[in-house]
Amino acid sequence: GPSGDTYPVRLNSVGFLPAKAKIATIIQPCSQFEVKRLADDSTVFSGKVTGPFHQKDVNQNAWLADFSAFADTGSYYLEVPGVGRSVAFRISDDIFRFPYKTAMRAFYLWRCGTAVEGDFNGNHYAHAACHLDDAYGDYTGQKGVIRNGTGGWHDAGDYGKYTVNAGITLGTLFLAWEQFRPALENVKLNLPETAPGFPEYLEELKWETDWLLKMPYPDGSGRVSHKLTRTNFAGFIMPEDDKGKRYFTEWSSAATADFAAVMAMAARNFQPYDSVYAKKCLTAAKNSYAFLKEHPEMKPFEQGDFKTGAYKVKSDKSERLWAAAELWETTGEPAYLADFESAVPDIHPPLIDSDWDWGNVKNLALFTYVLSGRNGRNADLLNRVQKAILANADTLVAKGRRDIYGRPLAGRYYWGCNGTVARQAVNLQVANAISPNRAYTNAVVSIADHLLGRNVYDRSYVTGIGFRPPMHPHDRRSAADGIEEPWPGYLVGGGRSATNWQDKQSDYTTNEIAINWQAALVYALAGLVN
Ligand code: 9MR
Ligand code: ZN
Repeated sequence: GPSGDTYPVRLNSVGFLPAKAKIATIIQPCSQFEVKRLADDSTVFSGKVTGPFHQKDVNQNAWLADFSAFADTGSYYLEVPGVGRSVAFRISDDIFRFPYKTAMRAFYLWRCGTAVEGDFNGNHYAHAACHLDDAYGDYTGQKGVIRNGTGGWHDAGDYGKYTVNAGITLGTLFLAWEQFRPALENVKLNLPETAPGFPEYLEELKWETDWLLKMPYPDGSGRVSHKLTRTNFAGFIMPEDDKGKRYFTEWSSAATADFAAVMAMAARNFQPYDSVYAKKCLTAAKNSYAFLKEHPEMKPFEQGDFKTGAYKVKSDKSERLWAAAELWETTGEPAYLADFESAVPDIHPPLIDSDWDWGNVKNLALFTYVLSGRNGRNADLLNRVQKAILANADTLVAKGRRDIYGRPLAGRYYWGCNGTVARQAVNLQVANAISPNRAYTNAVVSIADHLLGRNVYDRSYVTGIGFRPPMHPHDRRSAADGIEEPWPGYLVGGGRSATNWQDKQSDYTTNEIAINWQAALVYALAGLVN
């Protein structure tokens, strides 16, 4: 149990949706399984397992118990004769509401430039207003001068703020809102009212957008600073105790393009609630885009004096493509569409990527293009992109089915790969929007299952949620606040091989939290909220 034992019967300990797939992984030989009611141990469903399936990367044999056909709400456990039982779980339509809410509130708790507080599971998490001196303009031509760069979210377990990572994060979160808005509006987040009149979800996104609007150079050129950080990471201290000088760094073309894309998304999503603010976002987007058009060559970010996160992209083509797509979607201006369509042949194949993160946002560009309700698209290209999205989703479904733990990123492990697993829900849900298919949404369920307990560690990867969640994430607040349990609702990055994740505070390569993979988690859960 919670003391540290693992169970041979592994599943999403949070629970299952009545109408969706329900699969457990059993790592000891077995032939039958039963679903039992928690209250009276009565058998409500029984079936035969399939397997064994051998999986090389974890070196395990596994049997699968599929009880998708059982759809009665209630609390249950799985009993596997000769092996043992699973942890208890619920079947209910509202099963993903609490994880979704907690994961979304985690963004609020990440806020910089303000005091934050929240109660969770008997603990009170709080910090005072931080980084109120953000930041020095030395690297943007204003030596020794402080310019307003307060606000936003801390990037991760560190307190830096990085434009490129803010880009994919907000892009993913705006897309979740555009696709799942009716369900999300029904979940109260209990946030402080910092954007009166806005839906709570957008209020949180506005907090980051407000900060991002401070990242362009003050000269009006449209160039955008790559990040706002100290020259090196702070120690394990609370954010209000982090008094090291922080700087706006030099610009990069990737940051500038990501900024343009996100500001275009912000403009159309905020328009109904604050048209003046929306206009400000759109003007900023157009200005940065115009700058990029005049400077077609890539301008990489060079670390120079900095040792904080580099977020260095290999090419800025996907970011430029994304900016064109979002500006077209927001304005309908044919020039942006022409830029987008003429740039597609030039992007690195394949058209749609299974495996993508902050360094490659072309999927976001292509998804916006196909999901658009606007006219004027090139019919052949549109058709080609739609087909590529469906083929890609079919591949993800097949890979998830072949993996004993339902992980569609099958076999690939690296820094932040749990985030990529969650992000594959975007590929699947966009495919589902083009051509509704239960296999796609069930693959999203599998992703949630995997992240919440159906994995080689028999643990949830999200702090405060599910069975044996991470206790020691690489997160400065969690380390420094004197509370045993970490700040809640955060997805940790995951192993860089199939079996080397450690729940260890010092291991930033496998156990850090970060906004880009948090946004992917929110997106995955948002699609399952009823
Ligand atoms: O998520 C980033 C990962 O893809 C890179 O391999 C890694 C090393 O450059 O950096 C990760 O991002 C970190 C960033 O640089 C600083 N803040 C914490 C981020 C998550 O670990
Ligand atoms: Zn701060």
